[in-house]
Amino acid sequence: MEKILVIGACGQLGTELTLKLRDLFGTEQVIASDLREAADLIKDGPFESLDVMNKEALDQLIEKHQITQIYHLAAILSAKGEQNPKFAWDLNMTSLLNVLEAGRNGVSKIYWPSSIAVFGPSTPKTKTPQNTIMDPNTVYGISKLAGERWCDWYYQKHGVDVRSIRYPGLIGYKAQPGGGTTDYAVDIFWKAILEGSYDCFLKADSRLPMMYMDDAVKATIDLMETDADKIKVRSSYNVSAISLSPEMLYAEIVKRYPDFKISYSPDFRQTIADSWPNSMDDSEARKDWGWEPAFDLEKMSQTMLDNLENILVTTK
Ligand code: NAD
Ligand code: AKB
Repeated sequence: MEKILVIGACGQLGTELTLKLRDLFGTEQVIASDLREAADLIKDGPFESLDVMNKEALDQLIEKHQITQIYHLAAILSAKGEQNPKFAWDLNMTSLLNVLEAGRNGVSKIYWPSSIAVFGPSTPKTKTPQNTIMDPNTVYGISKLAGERWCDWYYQKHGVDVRSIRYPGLIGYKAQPGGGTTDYAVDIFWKAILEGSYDCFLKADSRLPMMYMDDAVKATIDLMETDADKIKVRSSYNVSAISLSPEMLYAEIVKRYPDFKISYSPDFRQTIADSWPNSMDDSEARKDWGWEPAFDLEKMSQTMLDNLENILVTTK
C-alpha cells in the first residue's frame, strides 16, 4: 500500500495534485504538508506542518507515516526568486537534496518538478528540443537546471527512482499562483470577472508555453505510475500543451466578456519571459510514457471562466 507525502501541498499545484492523489489512492494514504496552514480544499485529510529545509523533521515525518513516495513541490518561483536570489537558491537546492537523500535512504519513488525556466536566451525558442542549449539567466532557472542534474546524478549513482517534468506556466482556478512570470495567465481571468479590466505585466505578443492544471496533474501522476524501465529521461521531461500570449488569451475571454479591457505595463518579468521558449517539443514524453494533453487554448479558457464564474458570481 502506497503512503504518499506531498511537500508544498498548499501551493497552486500542490492543492490540486493532493486532491487528485487522494481520489486515486484514498484520503488517508496522502499526507499533505507545508510551511503554511492547511489550505481549505485539502483540510479534510491528513496534514503535517513541515519546513522541508529541516532534514531531521522531514526524516521523522517519513518514519512516522512510513512514506513510500514523495511529491516535492516546495520552491521559490521565477519572479520572487529574482527579488531574493540567495534565499531562492538555498530553498530550491537544499530542499531537493534533503528529499533525494530520503530516496537514497529508502523512500521508493520521488517526484520533483522542473520548469521551462531551465532554458535561456540562447535556447531555440520554437519547439524547444528535449536536449539543447540551456543558459538560464534567472536564479530560479539556474536552480531548476542544477536540480535536474542532481536528480540524474542520484538516479545514476544511487538508483534513486526520481522522476520529473519541465512544466510550462500552469493555469488553474482552485488555487492562486505563487510568484512566477506566467501568473498573469491566471490573474487575467479573475480580473475579467471581478473588475472588467486587467493591466498585464507582460507585452501583448509575449508568447509562452502554458498548460491547464488538469493536464499538468494528469501528466504528473501518469509519469509516476509508469514502469521504471520505460523512463529514459532522469533529468526532466519536456511536455507541451498550449502556446499563448496575453493578446491571444484576451481574445478568448472577450468572446464571453465583450466589455473586458486590457492594458499593458511590462515590468521586470518581461525580461524573464523574453528568455524562455514559446513552445516545446515533447516527443520524448509522448514516446516514453504516452503523454498527450486534453486542453487547448479555447477549452482551457472556457473551463476557467465556467468554474470561476461558479465560485465568484454564483456563490456571491
Ligand atoms: P507555489 O509557490 O504556489 O507553492 C509552493 C508551496 O511550497 C507553498 O504553499 C509554500 O508555502 C510551500 N513552501 C515554501 N517553502 C517551504 C518549506 N521550506 N517547507 C515546506 N513548504 C514550503 O508553487 P507552485 O506553483 O505550486 O509550484 C510547485 C512546483 O512546481 C515548484 O517546484 C515550481 O517550481 C514548479 N512549477 C510550477 C509552475 C507553475 O506555473 N505553477 C511551472 C513550472 C514549475
Ligand atoms: C514561473 O513563471 O516562474 C513558473 C514557471 C514557468 O516555472 N510558472
